Amino acid sequence: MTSDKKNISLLADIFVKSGLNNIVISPGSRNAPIILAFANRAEINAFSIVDERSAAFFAIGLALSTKKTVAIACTSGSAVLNYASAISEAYYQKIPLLILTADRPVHLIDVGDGQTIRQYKIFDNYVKSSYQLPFEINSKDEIISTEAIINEALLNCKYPQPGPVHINIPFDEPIYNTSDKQITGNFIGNPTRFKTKLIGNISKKWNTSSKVMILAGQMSPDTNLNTIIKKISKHSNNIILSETTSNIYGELVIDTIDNVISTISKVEIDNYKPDILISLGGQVVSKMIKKFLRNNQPKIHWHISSSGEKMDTFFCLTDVIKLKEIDFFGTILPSLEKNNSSYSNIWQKRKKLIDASRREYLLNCEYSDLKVFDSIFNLLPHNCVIHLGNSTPVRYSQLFGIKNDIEYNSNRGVSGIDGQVSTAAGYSYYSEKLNILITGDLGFFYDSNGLMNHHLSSNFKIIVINNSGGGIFRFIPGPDSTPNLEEFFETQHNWKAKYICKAFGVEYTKAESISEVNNILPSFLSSEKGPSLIEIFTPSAKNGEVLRDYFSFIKSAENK
Ligand SMILES: Cc1ncc(C[n+]2csc(CCOP(=O)(O)OP(=O)(O)O)c2C)c(N)n1
Ligand SMILES: [Mg+2]
Repeated sequence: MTSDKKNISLLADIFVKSGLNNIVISPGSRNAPIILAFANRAEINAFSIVDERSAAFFAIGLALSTKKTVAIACTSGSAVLNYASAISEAYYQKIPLLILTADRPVHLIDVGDGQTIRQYKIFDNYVKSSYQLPFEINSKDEIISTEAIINEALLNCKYPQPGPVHINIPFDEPIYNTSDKQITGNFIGNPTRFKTKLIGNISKKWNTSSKVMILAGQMSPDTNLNTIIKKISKHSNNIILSETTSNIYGELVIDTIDNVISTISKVEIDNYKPDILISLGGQVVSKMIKKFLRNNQPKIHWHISSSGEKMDTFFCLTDVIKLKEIDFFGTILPSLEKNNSSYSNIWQKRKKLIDASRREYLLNCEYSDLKVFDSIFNLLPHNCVIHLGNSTPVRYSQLFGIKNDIEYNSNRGVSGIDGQVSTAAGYSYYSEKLNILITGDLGFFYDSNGLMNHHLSSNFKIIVINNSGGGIFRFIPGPDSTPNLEEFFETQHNWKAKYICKAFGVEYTKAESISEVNNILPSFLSSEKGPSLIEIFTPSAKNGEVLRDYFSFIKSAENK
C-alpha cells in the first residue's frame, strides 16, 4: 500500500533502491502522502518525532552512526523552518540529509490558504542543491524527468562530499488516498571516483623541512588512519596536534592543544611555529591554535580534502590536496626520510611538563566544572561513544586528551546548543556501544524536547553540568566587564532537569559535590537502566576563576 501520489511513490521506491532505509517523519496533514509512501514500506525504518527541529537533529545522529543518507519529512508552513538549524549543522559538518518538505500547489501560495509559506529554495544558503518535484506525473517523459531529479538529489547527498539536499513536493487535495500500485523507478548509482595526480614534490618539501605540523580537526574515527599517523609522528621533524573531535590519538600526539599552546611565551614562538602546516578534517574548536597559526603563519599550508574544499582557516592556504586523508598519508609515508630536527622533542617535552602540572593542579582543585570534568573523563568506561555539548564541555575535553577506545562527536559544524540531545539520541539508536552526552544546562534545557521521543534507546545516558547558566560567559574575556553578565550573557537560572525527565520517562539522578560525583557516576554509567540522566550541580561564580587559575598555574610550570 502506498500513496496514490505518483511523485512521492516513485521517490520512495528509488530511495529504497539506492540502499537507504531511514526517515524521520513529523506529523502533519499536507505530508500525508509522504507518510503513506514511506512508513508503509517494509524496507524503510520510519521514526515519528513531533518537534521538527529535534527530528532533524535526531536524523543527523542517525546519519553519523550509519554513515548513510537519512531522510526527514514534514508538513508545510513554519514546520519547514524548524529544520533550518539542523540543516546548517549538516551543511558545515558535511552530513548527508535528504530534506522532504510537503507543500501546497504553487497556485495556493501567498493567497491566504493557511500553513503556507514560500518553501522552494528556502534553504539555499545551507543545502548543496534544491529541487521541486512536479505534483502530477503521468506520461513516460514526466516519470523519466522526475526519476532524473530524484537520482541527482540522492547522489548529491553524498558526492563529491556529503551534505543536505532539499526536495520540495507539492501535493494537491485529496491527500489521504492510497494505491496498491507501487510506482517503480531506477537508481543510477555512484559516479566515477575522480583520480588526482599524485603529489610528487610534496615529500621533497616535507623531507627538507625541520618543522612540519599536522593539525587534525573534526573527523569520524578511523583506526587505519591512526596507525599511519602513529608512524608519521615518529619522524622528529613532525608534530601531530589533534582535537578531541578528530579521534586522532597516539603516544606522540599532542591531544591537549590548549594546555600546551597557552604556555608558549613570545620568545619561544619560533621554536613551536611550523614551516609547513598540513590540516585535515573539519572545524577546529581551539581558539588558541587558530590565533597562534593566524598570528604565526607557516610558509606552506596544505589542506587535505577529498572534495577539494578550500578551507582557509588560517588565511595562509597554499594548496588543497584532493585525496582522502588515508590515501594521502598512506602514499606519502614510505617517502618520508629520517630528519635531525628537534621540533617534535620540543613539543613532547613541553607536553610532559604540562601534563604533570595539570595533575598536580587538579589534585587540590576546588569543587568546580573543571574538577567535575576531571572525574568524568577519569571514570568514562572503555569502548563508549561521547557526545560533547557545545560551549564548555567540548572545550574542557581538550584539556584532558583522547582515549583510543572512545569515539568523540560534537555538533561543531555551526556549534549550536540547540540540537545536542536530539543528535546524541539519534546516534545512539543504531549504536551497540554506550552513548554518553556531556552537555551544559542551557544546552540541555534548550533541546529537552529531544526527550519527547519514542525512539530513545537504553544505551543512551546524559550528563548535565548544571552551573545555573552559560558558564562560558564567565570565562571568555568581555561579558564580565559589562553590567549585563548574569541576565543577558550567562542568563542565570534555578531550573532543574528532574521533572522534565519525569515527564518523558527518563531515569534521573543528581550530584552536588565531588564525593557524590565519584560515588554515583560509576553506577550511573554502568547501570543497564536507560535512557537516564545525571544532573551535576556546580558553583557558577567559582568556575571561571578556577579555570583562569588553572591556566596561570600550568603556564608557571615552565619556571618551576
Ligand atoms: C542555538 C544557539 N544559541 C545561542 C548560542 C550562543 N551560546 C554559546 S555557548 C552558550 C551558553 C551555553 O550554556 P550551557 O549549555 O549551560 O554551557 P556552559 O557554558 O555552562 O558550559 C550560548 C547561549 C549557540 N551557540 N547556539
Ligand atoms: Mg551551563
